[in-house]
Amino acid sequence: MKHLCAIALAGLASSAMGQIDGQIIEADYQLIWSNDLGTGFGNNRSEINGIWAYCDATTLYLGVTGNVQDFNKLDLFFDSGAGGQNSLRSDNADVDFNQLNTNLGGLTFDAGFEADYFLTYTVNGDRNEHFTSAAQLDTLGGGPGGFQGGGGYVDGDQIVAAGPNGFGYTLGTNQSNTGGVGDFDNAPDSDPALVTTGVEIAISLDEIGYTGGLLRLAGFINGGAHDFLSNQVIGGLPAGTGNLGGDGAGNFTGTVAGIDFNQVVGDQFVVLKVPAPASMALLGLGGIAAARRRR
Ligand SMILES: [Ca+2]
Ligand SMILES: [Ca+2]
Ligand SMILES: [Ca+2]
Repeated sequence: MKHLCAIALAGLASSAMGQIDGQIIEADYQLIWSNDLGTGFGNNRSEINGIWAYCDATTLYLGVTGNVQDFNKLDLFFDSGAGGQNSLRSDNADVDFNQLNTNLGGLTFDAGFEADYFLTYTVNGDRNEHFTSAAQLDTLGGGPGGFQGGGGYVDGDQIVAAGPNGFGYTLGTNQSNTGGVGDFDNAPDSDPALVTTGVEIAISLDEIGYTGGLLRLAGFINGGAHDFLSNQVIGGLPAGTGNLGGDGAGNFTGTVAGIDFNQVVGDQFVVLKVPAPASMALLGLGGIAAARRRR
């Protein structure tokens, strides 16, 4: 297997691989995007401050700084190869009491973003239990997926998941953040780009089916049943946007089927970059997304 991330390996050869502990502090991490919208889901309880990433030859390292608590869900979608789902289907694997199908099914990403892999993570309100599930999102549905593990935790603990495709991921968490974005319509607690704790994931590139080209990430904090979108959305929402709810207008519908990110200004996804060497820092932004659009 040969892919762009492999080219960056030379630049990482001397760097020590850090622990997957929810502290996004390893020097290889690059800030991909940071948020500027106060959370509608509870300051320092459920917020996204930034997306950090780097790759080595086999693994994507991803940091989502902030917090996810009260059994709200951090829902992540990887567009890691050709095909996939621009609108989430309702015949995917049974994940989280089938809510991937019954509640997330129908959500539509920006044109050209076709999700191939779903990973979700949740923490309870007492911040001492956590769980993760994942599924492959095949173009025609029916991919593998299900519960991937969890249980009691303290900050710094990991879940080592086998992964629906058998290549696996390791997820570490640290829910101690008190900085970054504030409550909705309030000033930030601190610069969101400087928050260093949250959810850290090391996931096999084979697990997400990445074989080269753009590697993109969408995601958000969602309600406890994957049924009510917050305003904490990767890629960002326009200033002043409140929780999207189930219909995109803040209303609870019991599903998020009414969400269509084409109706929201800007890209509700990010391109994960490969770090040094500098010539590889950008994976060719702009225009490519449209060229890859498949219907
Ligand atoms: Ca895809
Ligand atoms: Ca905060
Ligand atoms: Ca959009």
